[in-house]
Amino acid sequence: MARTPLDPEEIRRQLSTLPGWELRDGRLRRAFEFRDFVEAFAFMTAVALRVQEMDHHPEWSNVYGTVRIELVTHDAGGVTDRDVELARRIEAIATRWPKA
Ligand code: H2B
Repeated sequence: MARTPLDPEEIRRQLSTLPGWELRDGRLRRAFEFRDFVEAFAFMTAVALRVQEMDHHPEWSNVYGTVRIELVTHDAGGVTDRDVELARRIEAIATRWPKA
């Protein structure tokens, strides 16, 4: 079933329980800083396995210990409940990862 984008008020309500995440240019965004490239890449690998279960994928980039993540549902053209769920799963992984 096609997803519909959440309205900005609902997104802001969800973000109140997702510290560090922001809504910018119609996407959920957050950057994480790890100790080095290997920690960052290992984190990305853990996230990759989790997102594959959901069949929902982030747009992201990595420079040394920094991982920048953007979440949007391409099929819906905006942020949906799947992006919020993905942000929560990413947070759950990040909280148990060693940081810079
Ligand atoms: N990820 C994201 N972020 N948005 C999508 O619309 C999307 C996806 N669609 N992962 C999925 C895969 C779709 O292409 C497959 C066929 O379910």
